[in-house]
Amino acid sequence: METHDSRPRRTQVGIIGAGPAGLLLSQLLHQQGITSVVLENRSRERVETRQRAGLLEQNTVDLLREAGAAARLDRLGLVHDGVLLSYNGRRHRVALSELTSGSHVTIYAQPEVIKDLITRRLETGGTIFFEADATGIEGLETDSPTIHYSHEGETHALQCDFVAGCDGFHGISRQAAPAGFFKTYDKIYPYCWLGILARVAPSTDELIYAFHERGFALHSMRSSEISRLYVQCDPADTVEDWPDARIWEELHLRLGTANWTLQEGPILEKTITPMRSFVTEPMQYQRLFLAGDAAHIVPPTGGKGLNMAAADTKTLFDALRAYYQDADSTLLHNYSAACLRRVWRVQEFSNYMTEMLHQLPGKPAFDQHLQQSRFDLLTTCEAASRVVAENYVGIASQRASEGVAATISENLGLSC
Ligand code: RFL
Ligand code: PHB
Repeated sequence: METHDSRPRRTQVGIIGAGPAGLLLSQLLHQQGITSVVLENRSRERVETRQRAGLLEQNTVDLLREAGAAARLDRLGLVHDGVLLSYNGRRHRVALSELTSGSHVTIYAQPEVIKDLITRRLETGGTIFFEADATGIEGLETDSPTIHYSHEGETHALQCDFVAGCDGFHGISRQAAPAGFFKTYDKIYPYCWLGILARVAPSTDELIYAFHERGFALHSMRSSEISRLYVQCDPADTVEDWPDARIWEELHLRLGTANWTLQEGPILEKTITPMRSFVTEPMQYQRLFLAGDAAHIVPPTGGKGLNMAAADTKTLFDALRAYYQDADSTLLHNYSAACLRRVWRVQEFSNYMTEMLHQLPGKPAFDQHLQQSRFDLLTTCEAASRVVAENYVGIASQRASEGVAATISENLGLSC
């Protein structure tokens, strides 16, 4: 039963999900005088503590600055000019800044990004309902769709001009289109990542991505006191299969190289993450726009998921601003095409990194040699290193969406 209370019944953009995509969109819209309401089915505490991404592209950092949510990031983020790739103990540095005319990446944890965005959104008068579960979307074919949601034991309806489906891979938005409207493409990898947070200073200044015959490992970090590390594990594994001693033993073996020691410390958290690639096409149905993990997933090997969510958000924000401020719907119509070329570029890069660096049990010997040869090319050919560097810092994917923007403008006879 619908109730009468003080909750807003209407807003311009109804946003489902308070992840990076939903929160960033809400704040950017607010700064242009466009109203939104964010519905999030988890508690504030839960969304602020979920351990996930750590690597931010410059585009993402710039967008967080534009949203006024980067003061802590600018103070605490760790700027990295290079990244280390290791193959059975042989290390190669990809000099990101040198190869990309000065670009770099920043290490700053996703929970911190979320805290900063929520703080900023609330201090600027934003409306976020936590523990508000969106249950369905109606009227997407009309100019006033409705999001139904439950909150504090009651059901409510929120009318809006547009719905932004920022509700992640398990959200409900994709299901609001007629069956078969969205085409999905996916690939599930036959391995997972076991991720740990450990209270110990990072043993490296730059991230180390390692292929080892025992499996992949990654040494990342959160601060000068906290390390973030991952090991490839079997999809059937549970965290109980991985006592602390086993994790450290594998990390020593997989990341090890001459004259270098991995420092151990107390493990604060362990989680297992499946590895999947997934794309939805198109990313729009009528007045519903999908952004971030709701539309696509990448395996985390390229550090791209949050960055893609931010890039979609920017594209959607520009389109909504043009609609409200200039009465121009061109960018809204082109939203999906503008995102998808970038999305497929990032999919290809994430798949490339994943397949180059993971051990596939039972892989034919021929394919193992190809995998090693791929790594050899990187270490011997500057052009190959540059391609990796441009993709890693995000220039390549930006170029892909700009390519689409140019094509669309040409087709419409618009100047860029
Ligand atoms: P999110 O963050 O999943 O947020 C979606 C939100 O929607 C809510 N929700 C609902 N709310 C209301 N009603 C419903 N019916 C709802 N259904 C769902 C959910 O509770 C949630 O709060 O999606 P968003 O905003 O698209 O952001 C995507 C990123 O979170 C994700 O891509 C990254 O975490 C991926 N990722 C990485 N990305 C990077 O850019 N760099 C990295 O270094 C990186 N490392 C990683 C990662 C993801 C990982 N895991 C755990 C999957 C490392 C790992 C291990
Ligand atoms: C992380 O710090 O959690 C991280 C960094 C790089 C990746 C994935 C995860 O590619």
